[in-house]
Amino acid sequence: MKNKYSLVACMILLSFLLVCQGSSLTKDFYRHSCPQAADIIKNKTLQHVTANPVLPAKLLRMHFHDCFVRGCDGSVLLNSTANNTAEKDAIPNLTLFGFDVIDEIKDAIEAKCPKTVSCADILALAARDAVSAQFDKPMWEVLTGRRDGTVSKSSEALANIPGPNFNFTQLIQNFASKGLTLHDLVVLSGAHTIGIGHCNAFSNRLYNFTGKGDQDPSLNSTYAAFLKTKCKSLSDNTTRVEMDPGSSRTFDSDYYPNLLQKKGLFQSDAALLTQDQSTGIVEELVNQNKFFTEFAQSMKRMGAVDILTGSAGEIRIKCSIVN
Ligand code: HEM
Ligand SMILES: *[C@@H]1O[C@H](CO)[C@@H](O)[C@H](O)[C@H]1NC(C)=O
Ligand SMILES: *[C@@H]1O[C@H](CO)[C@@H](O)[C@H](O)[C@H]1NC(C)=O
Ligand SMILES: *[C@@H]1O[C@H](CO)[C@@H](O)[C@H](O)[C@H]1NC(C)=O
Ligand SMILES: *[C@@H]1O[C@H](CO)[C@@H](O)[C@H](O)[C@H]1NC(C)=O
Ligand SMILES: *[C@@H]1O[C@H](CO)[C@@H](O)[C@H](O)[C@H]1NC(C)=O
Ligand SMILES: *[C@@H]1O[C@H](CO)[C@@H](O)[C@H](O)[C@H]1NC(C)=O
Ligand SMILES: *[C@@H]1O[C@H](CO)[C@@H](O)[C@H](O)[C@H]1NC(C)=O
Ligand SMILES: CC(=O)N[C@H]1CO[C@H](CO)[C@@H](O)[C@@H]1O
Repeated sequence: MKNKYSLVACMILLSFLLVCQGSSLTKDFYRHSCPQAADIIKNKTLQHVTANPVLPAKLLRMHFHDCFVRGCDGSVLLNSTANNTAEKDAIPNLTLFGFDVIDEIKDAIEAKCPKTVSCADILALAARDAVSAQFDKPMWEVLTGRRDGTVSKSSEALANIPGPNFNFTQLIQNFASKGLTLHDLVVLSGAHTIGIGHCNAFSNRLYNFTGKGDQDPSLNSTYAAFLKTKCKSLSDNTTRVEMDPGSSRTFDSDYYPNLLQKKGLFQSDAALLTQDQSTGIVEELVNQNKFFTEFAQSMKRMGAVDILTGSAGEIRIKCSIVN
């Protein structure tokens, strides 16, 4: 009898602990306060994706950059001001794109539910809906209830966004600093199944890997020859190359078999094969069902990095400026 009661007490205590420790994001946070929010975001996102099929890659990367700098707090969406250079104007952010789409969704939502839905949640949902446009179902669950930050600094983007030349150790450290694991790193790198890279993010691998005018030996030489026909010199910073050749607009698990053929575009991609444990994960994720399942879980974790909730931060009225 005594045991039974302490078991129940334990279970109650345990569930409190879980609630306290877990992120305070919830399923459908705006269910009562703005029931139309999810539909407005989905409709507008799908309209834009139809007009511009490269948008899913843009929004997915933007959400990643948001989460890695001050947490998923919409800080990536803020404009620079007279006395502050914002994240979006930092060098790694130079090629971000799609801010106007988020601003337009926000305007539509403000018209229905003023000061209710955060820009950080809009970005998280729009990125999911954009990537999911090619499927009949949402590819991952997005919990909501994030609040918007009021600070955005280009220096913090430079310090927190991993670079294309990062080695394995640097990648692991960067992800660990966001509470993400080796497994998350390998899974989320699979996002490079969609989108493009600019030549200058990898051309050192083609033309001057160790400073001796050489090529990166870990890059497939057939693929390197192809890339050289696209990126003609080290200084080319305008040409774009598909990261997943032939299916860069299709969200699939192709990233992994490509990687195993030594066709990862960046050193940071190739770095995943420099260690046994991560190579093992790469091999598992060739299986598309496995990749989709794991990606959904890792995106949920990425979407909860250092979030502001409760009364922290604010609900921005316009995503590009603080209230
Ligand atoms: C692991 C460390 C990562 C590094 C070093 C990295 C680096 C890069 C670089 C250099 C580009 C090319 C940008 C350009 O030249 O325009 C890129 C593109 C992209 N990245 Fe990553 N990335 C990483 C992780 C991620 C994660 C976690 C996601 C999302 C979950 C992501 C999503 C994307 C997408 C979708 C693109 C294509 C963007 C476009 O088409 O404009 N990346 N990444
Ligand atoms: C979203 O689109 C669907 C179908 O196109 C439409 O029925 C619905 O009213 C739209 N919802 C909102 C909130 O715009
Ligand atoms: C933020 O910057 C963009 C691009 O320069 C501009 O179109 C937008 O109007 C700005 N936002 C505000 C609220 O001024
Ligand atoms: C930055 O400029 C704004 C006005 O554009 C001003 O209100 C604010 O006090 C300034 N902040 C600093 C730290 O100078
Ligand atoms: C990774 O890069 C860092 C910084 O450049 C360097 O100190 C470290 O030795 C490198 N690690 C490996 C395993 O190459
Ligand atoms: C290759 O790298 C070396 C060492 O950093 C540098 O001296 C050389 O100028 C580079 N070559 C080119 C073509 O940029
Ligand atoms: C590209 O390189 C040119 C010449 O070096 C430079 O003027 C320009 O600012 C660079 N553009 C970007 C987007 O980095
Ligand atoms: C390099 O790519 C070619 C085809 O593009 C492929 O047949 C070959 O196996 C790849 N090499 C390695 C080392 O994986
Ligand atoms: C186009 C643009 O915004 N470029 C900026 C990129 O970031 C650097 C460094 O912060 C700025 O000097 C550029 O103006």
